[in-house]
Amino acid sequence: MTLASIPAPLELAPGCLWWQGYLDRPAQEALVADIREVLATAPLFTPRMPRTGKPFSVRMSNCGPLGWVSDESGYRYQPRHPETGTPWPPFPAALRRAWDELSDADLPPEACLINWYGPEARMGLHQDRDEQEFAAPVLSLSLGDTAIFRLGGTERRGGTRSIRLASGDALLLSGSSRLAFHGIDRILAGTSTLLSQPGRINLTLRRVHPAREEPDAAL
Ligand code: MD6
Ligand code: FE
Repeated sequence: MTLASIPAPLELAPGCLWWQGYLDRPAQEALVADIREVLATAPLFTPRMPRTGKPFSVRMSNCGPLGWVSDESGYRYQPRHPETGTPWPPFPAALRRAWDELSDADLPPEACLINWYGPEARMGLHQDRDEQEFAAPVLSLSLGDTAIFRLGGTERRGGTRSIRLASGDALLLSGSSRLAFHGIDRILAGTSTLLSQPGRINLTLRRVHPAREEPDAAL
């Protein structure tokens, strides 16, 4: 087997690394097929804002041992789908491979959030801070239409810049960018032919716990 070399990333800020075109077209197509299989078991659901119950404009699902969910009770990770009650499907191998190739994490990921954006969906400026482990990075992969991604610093009021995240791009928030504010201003519908409809899939791989909880040794 030959190992394709991974191009050097752009460092947008210390610890914020951007690999443009990390996945080539065949790899993108294979990953879309993997995600469709995940969604057949764990269908997209509409998350709601804590307290108000206002629906998000993105729809979500997850794969891996844990999944991120949001409803009136708050944001959290849980091992089962909020509507079907079924455990999340396992990670497709390509996601584990991306984590191993691009992240500097010592531990494997525990959750992959799948975000589906229709042409009108967006995501407000936020930090990913529901994990118990901020030493591990968050790795994102984008498929389908290009998105305008906004990146700020670790203070909500600071300055921001925006980049265009295209299909096949990978973005890592690590180190001093791990808690950077970020969001999606909008989707540029029709910029990719990957998906059968206008829209975008974003996958974010996360480590939730500092170390895997080992079962207690038998006494
Ligand atoms: C998105 N991305 O690209 C939203 N989070 O649709 C994220 O929220 C994100 O790209 C953590 C790390 C990287 C990300
Ligand atoms: Fe995020």
